[in-house]
Amino acid sequence: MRRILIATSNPGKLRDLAGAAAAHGVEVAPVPNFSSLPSVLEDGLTFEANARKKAEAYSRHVPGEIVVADDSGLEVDALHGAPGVHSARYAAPDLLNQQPHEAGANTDDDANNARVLRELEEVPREKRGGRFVCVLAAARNGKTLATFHGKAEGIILDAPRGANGFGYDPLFSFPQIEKTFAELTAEEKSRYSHRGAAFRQFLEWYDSMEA
Ligand code: ITT
Repeated sequence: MRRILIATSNPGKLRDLAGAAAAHGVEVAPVPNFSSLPSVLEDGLTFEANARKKAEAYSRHVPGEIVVADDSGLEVDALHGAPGVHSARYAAPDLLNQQPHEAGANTDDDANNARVLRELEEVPREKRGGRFVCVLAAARNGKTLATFHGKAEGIILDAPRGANGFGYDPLFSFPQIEKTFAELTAEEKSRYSHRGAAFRQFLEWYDSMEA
């Protein structure tokens, strides 16, 4: 089976991608020795900039191989698009104090969710729209070959629901099926999610490269 290398420290992302890949007859695997490679400072202003930065940096460690990196997050309309590119570290003290952004370590999912809930406390349901965004970048030998964008529109609940998934999944209700992303199977999440949408575009491109 064909194998695609993924550069991520997030096992939830790897699981999402594995679900979509299996349906397409390909396998995803982490970049070898990923955890011992130097980490990449995610200081880009956009998801695309950070996805490119990660894919380019990690592809240098596996010459000749295509490496895929994912940068993603939640954009909440009532918070003017926050947490956005800061999704992984939204509960960090520098962000809480509204200081200039510093790309530091990720913060705990529960703490990030608690901050979003706190900030939306006074916001009624009809104004709680938002979306998950995912940009995948495919790179080889330090150069980005292509990028793929996916989105999923939904509603931010006022309390978490569901035990699957990761990150903001328990707060994100998907109107078509009236379930949160944390209430979906891996197969369902890949069907409806931002990551599934971006990865299907990647797979089409990958097939065309191989043909
Ligand atoms: P890598 O950079 O190593 O891939 P990361 O978790 O740091 O892992 P990002 O910088 O792209 O990844 O941050 C994305 C954050 O956005 C992630 O930690 C979650 O908090 C949130 N997020 C992204 N996709 C999500 C999804 O499908 N479900 C729930 N939360 C998601």
